Amino acid sequence: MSTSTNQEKIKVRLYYWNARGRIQAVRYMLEDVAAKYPNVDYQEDFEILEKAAEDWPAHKADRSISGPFGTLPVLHWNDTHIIAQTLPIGQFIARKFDLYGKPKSANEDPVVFQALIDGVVSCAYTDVIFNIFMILWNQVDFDDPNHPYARLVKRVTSDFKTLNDLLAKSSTSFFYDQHEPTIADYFVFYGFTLAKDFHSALLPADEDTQALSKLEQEMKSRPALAKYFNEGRLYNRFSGSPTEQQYRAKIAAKKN
Ligand SMILES: N[C@@H](CCC(=O)N[C@@H](CS)C(=O)NCC(=O)O)C(=O)O
Repeated sequence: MSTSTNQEKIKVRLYYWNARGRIQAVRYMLEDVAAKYPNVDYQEDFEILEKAAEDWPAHKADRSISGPFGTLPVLHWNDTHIIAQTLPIGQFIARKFDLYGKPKSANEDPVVFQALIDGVVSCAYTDVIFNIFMILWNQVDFDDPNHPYARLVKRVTSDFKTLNDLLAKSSTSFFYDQHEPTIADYFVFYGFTLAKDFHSALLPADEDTQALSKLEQEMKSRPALAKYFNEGRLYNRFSGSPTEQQYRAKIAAKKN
């Protein structure tokens, strides 16, 4: 059942580190959800990376905080359930708040349509976002084609081209002819902006990013997301990697 149709109060607490990390796409989803549904009381709680050594072991051990797997992100739902793992959290929110869209034709099976949307989500999360973090944690030298993780750079670039080509076939700015973003658009938007903020080598040629750039503009102009960015709530920090700052400074220095 969709939550949009009933007015019961819903308490949602997303709990993650103070970085973009795995969860940024879900943050965007929840900002839009909270703006659309007045019955949703949404807030974020943060585990602070800078205090991880002191705080995290106890929080991890307390499964009423860190959920069944003792990892973040988790979503505390109505103080009754803890939903764990990034993709299931995103998919749960999408199911609850109608972020799976609708097939163009009434004859199309909605379960099949949901699987098409989830295909895009999985490509964006597992193949693009996760690999970008592998590249970051392993400090890939973008000028060294023989770096052990250099093939991941090619993989991410190629997946962006595939996502762009698929999106270009849509009659709207969103995947599969939707007039409002689905979970797929939130994940691809995050992956694309993360790559842009990280390194241009992760992106295909400009002509192969046109549809993704249009998606980015559409998403950034959504009132709740524009407010999020204007309030400076997007973390500059991507990950919990202890070498991220130094690695990104090195990359930035090479660009100049
Ligand atoms: N498969 C999980 C992985 C979650 C995960 O590994 N989270 C990391 C942070 S990004 C974590 O909590 N690390 C601390 C720990 O494992 O103690 C997901 O996709 O959410």
